[in-house]
Amino acid sequence: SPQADPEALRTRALDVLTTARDRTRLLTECVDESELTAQHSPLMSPLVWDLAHIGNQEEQWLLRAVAGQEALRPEIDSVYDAFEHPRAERPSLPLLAPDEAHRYAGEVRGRVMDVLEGSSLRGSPLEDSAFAFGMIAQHEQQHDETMLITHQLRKGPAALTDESAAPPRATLTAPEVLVPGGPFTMGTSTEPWALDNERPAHRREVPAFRIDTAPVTCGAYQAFMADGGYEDPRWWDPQGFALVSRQGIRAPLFWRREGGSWLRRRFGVTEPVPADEPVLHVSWYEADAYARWAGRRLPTEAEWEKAARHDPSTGRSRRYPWGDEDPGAEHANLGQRRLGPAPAGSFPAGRSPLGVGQLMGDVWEWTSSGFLPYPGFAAFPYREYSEVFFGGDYKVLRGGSFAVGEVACRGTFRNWDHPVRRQIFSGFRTARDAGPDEGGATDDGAR
Ligand code: AVJ
Ligand code: FE
Repeated sequence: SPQADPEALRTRALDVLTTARDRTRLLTECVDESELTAQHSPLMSPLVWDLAHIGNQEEQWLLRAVAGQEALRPEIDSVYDAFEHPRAERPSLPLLAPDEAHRYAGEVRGRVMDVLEGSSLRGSPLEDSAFAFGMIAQHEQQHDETMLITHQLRKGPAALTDESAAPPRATLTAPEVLVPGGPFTMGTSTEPWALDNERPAHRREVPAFRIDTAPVTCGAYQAFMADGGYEDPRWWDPQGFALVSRQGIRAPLFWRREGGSWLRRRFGVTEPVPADEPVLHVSWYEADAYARWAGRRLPTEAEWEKAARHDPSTGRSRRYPWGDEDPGAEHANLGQRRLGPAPAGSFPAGRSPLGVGQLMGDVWEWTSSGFLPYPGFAAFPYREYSEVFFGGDYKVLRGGSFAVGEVACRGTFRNWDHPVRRQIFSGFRTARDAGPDEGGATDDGAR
């Protein structure tokens, strides 16, 4: 693991930090300066805020906390503190101009490289600080996803082009699978770069259930729309129904009806809605309503993780559905290589032992669960990463979208957002209880 060997840490940290920065640069260099300082949506920061915030977090954690260096720009800390300033007010802050923000982030990174390349990792404080490098690389990748959302919200012609090849694809053997009942290990105590909310590993009893082998597609979602799903309160959480009625919501965000068919706009390009792609840009309320209409429900967070990690032949929880190896291009649609989800049935090499596909990448998947700490949770390294959000108005999303970096993707990774949000790269899959005679009792004789 990166923590065990300083040389392995050096190589891995250089690699993940460089990958993140390449993406950050692309996202902030493909539009002109006025688009970097503009606010494209009150839900988002100006791109130039994200850029300097990335640099500022890196300065605070890697240069000041880990390497013990003096502050480079202490006066800007408060401008880039996400808790001091909500997104809507960030455009009015004294932000670094685009060229200054690029220079600042670059200078911080140069110093971090000097620290990492210094010859004395062994026995230095760095040896105990492996986590900070992983945390900062994940932080930058998370903001790269945030910035990609801003790109999707901006008006005007495409600034990004999708040059990815068609992903590997193979027919799904069944629309859903039975996950046997019994306990499994949820969360992790051993993954070196897991964030505090993924810890610690603990046993969870999960009764037998069935879960979709692929995320719900646009075609399936259109059947719900065509059946008057948005107008029928029977399917909706009352708050969700009030919201879609009040706002006149009748389709996923970025969809528009023209003639008899639905079109969607994605990164400046308008196209017919592809029936076999996972539906994207739906709120938790829409996901929940669709599931009820279909006679099903959203999976709980524990069900989702059991489907993604539990290996019934060994009883172990894997790091990923396909095993313990880090994600490769054959496993999942990650890293913004493709600018949208891949069709249902893609990435057969990434399926779980029970045959559940596309759990990692493609779309974040809403679960029925609120965001809560695991038993034994300890905030690390700061309360504002997770703890202050527990028990709030947040639903957990799992798996990760096409916009998630590999370093921020794991079977244990937890994301959260308000149930109304739909500008995020969110979709879902559905589940249902197994019948009483389908308990699938395990070695533990559960159920
Ligand atoms: C985990 C995606 C909810 O973007 O608010 C970024 C990640 N935390 N900077 C967010 C995060 C601090 C966080 N989410
Ligand atoms: Fe942040």
